[in-house]
Amino acid sequence: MIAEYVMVGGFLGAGKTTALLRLADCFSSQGRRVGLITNDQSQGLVDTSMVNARGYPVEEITGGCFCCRFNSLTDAADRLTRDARPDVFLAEPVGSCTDLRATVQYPLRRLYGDDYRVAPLSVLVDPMRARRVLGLETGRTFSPKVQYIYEKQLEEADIVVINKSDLLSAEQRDGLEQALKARLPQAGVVTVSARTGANLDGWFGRLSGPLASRASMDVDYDEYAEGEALLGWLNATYRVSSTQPFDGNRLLQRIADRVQQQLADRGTEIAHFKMTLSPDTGNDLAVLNLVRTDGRAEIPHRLAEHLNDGELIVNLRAEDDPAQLRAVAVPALEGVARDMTVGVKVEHIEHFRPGRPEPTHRMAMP
Ligand SMILES: Nc1nc2c(ncn2[C@@H]2O[C@H](COP(=O)(O)OP(=O)(O)OP(=O)(O)O)[C@@H](O)[C@H]2O)c(=O)[nH]1
Ligand SMILES: [Mg+2]
Repeated sequence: MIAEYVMVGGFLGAGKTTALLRLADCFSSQGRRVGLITNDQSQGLVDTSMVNARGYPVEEITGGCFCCRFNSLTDAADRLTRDARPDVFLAEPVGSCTDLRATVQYPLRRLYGDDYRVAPLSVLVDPMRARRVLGLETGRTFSPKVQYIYEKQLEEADIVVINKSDLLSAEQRDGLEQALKARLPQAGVVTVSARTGANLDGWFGRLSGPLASRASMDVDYDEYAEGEALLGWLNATYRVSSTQPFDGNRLLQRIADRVQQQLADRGTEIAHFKMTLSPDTGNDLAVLNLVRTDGRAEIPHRLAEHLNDGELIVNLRAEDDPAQLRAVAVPALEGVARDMTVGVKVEHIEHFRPGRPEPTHRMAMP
């Protein structure tokens, strides 16, 4: 049987994981089996921990984006097929990645067309970020080379999905929809909230259509590589423990507040700062996210109870030197833990800039 392959792209923090979990729920409720594929430059992913917590089968592709590790993508799909036989694969590419039509969608269709029906390419946007990139609102944003990637992501979309509609006034929503439609006449534009569920059916309904057969876009790989290299990545996994039960939500909030303040002082633009805290006992999970330096850290999933021991995963992506991100985040985290008399022990930590994108395949035509 031919499986669906649905990829949802979009910049860091746009809401891809949240939306894919919604999509997974939607397909599951129709009796279809789903398998998720998460992707990042490195291991220790908040996203995988979130998907696992929801009980969906997931494969994590690390060490580069889908386009540069195309064979890992099909291997991951094969492993999922062996273990869970999904009818639908839901794939989340790295949020700093573009040119997915030419490097993933067309190669999948051409080389594996008997195995997968490739759905149209959705590109999710955070409306506040999009308003700044498109000049509809002033405020902090990324430097031009990072914005180049953002704009290329939009350009290749079949469906631009304005997410987080719950944060928009009607006027803001209309203004953003019009600006995107004017700029991207070939794309459909749909506005949803992955959080509240508003208009998700309007988007999901479009996924059963075909992948548009148009020439892939021109991409200046030097500019793309330079844009990616301006972004710093920090991934860390800690064991946390305390003799007294402590408030895990508060630990996350205080770490985020301290890191945010210090990065704001440095003038660093945060793309996505996310953390999960999973207690060793039970199935609960706390998740914290911050998607702009002048945004508000939020905890969409809170722990119901205090904990003694658990695992803390930290993923920080921001426009800054990764060594500086580490030099800010590690002492901030350790300082907060000390203040709360929580012991922290690092299990894995790395900081880096994404390497130059070198796609396995690139097909200019469908
Ligand atoms: N208000 C609001 N917040 C949302 C919505 N969808 C997602 N978010 C929040 O946006 C933040 C980022 O969501 P993620 O789903 O982790 O975003 P992502 O695109 O997967 O991020 P990366 O994997 O880092 O690129 C989280 O705080 C989500 O709870 C929405 O519809 N409304
Ligand atoms: Mg994600």
